[in-house]
Amino acid sequence: MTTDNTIFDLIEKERNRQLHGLELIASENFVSSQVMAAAGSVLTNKYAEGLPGKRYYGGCEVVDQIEQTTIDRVKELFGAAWANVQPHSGAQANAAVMLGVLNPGDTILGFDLSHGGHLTHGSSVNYSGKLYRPTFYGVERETGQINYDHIQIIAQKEKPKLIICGASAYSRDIDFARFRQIADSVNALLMADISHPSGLIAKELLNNPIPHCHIVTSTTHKTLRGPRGGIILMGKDFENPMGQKTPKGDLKMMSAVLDGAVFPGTQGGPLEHIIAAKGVAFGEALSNNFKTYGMQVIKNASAMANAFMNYGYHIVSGGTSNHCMLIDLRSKGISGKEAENILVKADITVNKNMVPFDDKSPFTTSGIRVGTAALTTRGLKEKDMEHIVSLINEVLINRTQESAIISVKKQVNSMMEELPLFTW
Ligand code: DSN
Repeated sequence: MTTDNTIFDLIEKERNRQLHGLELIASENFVSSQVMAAAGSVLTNKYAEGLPGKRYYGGCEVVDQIEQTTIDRVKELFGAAWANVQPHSGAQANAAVMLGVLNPGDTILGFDLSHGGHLTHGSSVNYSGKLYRPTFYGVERETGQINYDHIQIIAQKEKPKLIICGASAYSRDIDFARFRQIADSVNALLMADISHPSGLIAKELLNNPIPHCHIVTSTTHKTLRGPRGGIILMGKDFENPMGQKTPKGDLKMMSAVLDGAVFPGTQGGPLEHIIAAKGVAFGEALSNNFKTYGMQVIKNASAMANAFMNYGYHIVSGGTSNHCMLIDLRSKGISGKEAENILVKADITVNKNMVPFDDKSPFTTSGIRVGTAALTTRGLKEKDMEHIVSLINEVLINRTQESAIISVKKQVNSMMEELPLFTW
């Protein structure tokens, strides 16, 4: 068989890009060689519709054990009573939950995308905003933070059937217990989408939603440092106020609803190679080493936020308690799009991002979002974060000078060339 040079040369090119650049996208990370090996294994050949022990295809004896091990590990990791590890992504996990617990036209209350939420939390361009009736809460203009009393007022007015807490670009911890009080007061279901901070939550570095939220969804590839994918979890105290469709207090019935909403509701065959890779990643996350990693992610983010503020950048909410931060560039006279485009020329990868009360479009934006999960995996520490911010600042203030950008790019490449993708 001849090698497909077209694709493999491009993969090598991408490997070099990842190796030599500074990866600051808050939702990305680098997986271990074991996670990668599982994701690229013969398991990709196997169809296994259904669940362990209840499949629609023969030959599933081995993948049953793999999927069950992955389920057991993720339950242990988060203290969950039930898990489905088949969602292909966080968006798929959220779609399955909504299909399972809502009827078309039902009201949902989510975090506004432009304030830090996610497309699947009710955005008008997403199924969640098209099939259901979306309503939103946001952050306060003065503090850049969620005001729970305000959410309570919105919930009372809108009477949502489902409240979604969790974010894509919010640098503060979330009070899930307070969200549960709000949900209970309006008889709503509460879902936490912990896609971003799940790796930090798993090691008790941030609040755990499992004891408070009816349903929890997450991706597996951000701070959790696994393959690209999603999960759905429920805690022991599941209690459902929704009436007939899913009787109160019945975890077993609710798990059947959610299992069915994943397959056959929204997906076909599960990706057993990815499920195996999730299992490997959950095994890594159960280790003490992963707690040290998570603590370093937070220390690095904090050092980075302080360094940005020392250079006069405005961080939404005034800092960070997790792995990420949202930088409002309006006071610097540069858009998010311009910043993203200019930084990539110096091999520094960030993403443009709307900031709360943004006056620019989602294609332009007034901000950038950065995170430290990926750079921490590469072994960088607080001092490196300060240096990186000085390089970012140099590029942004000298953005019309090609030579300044080339000089930063050389510094970036020499800083990263000695570091393997996965140091931990
Ligand atoms: N694209 C993910 C992120 O960057 O946060 C969310 O889907």
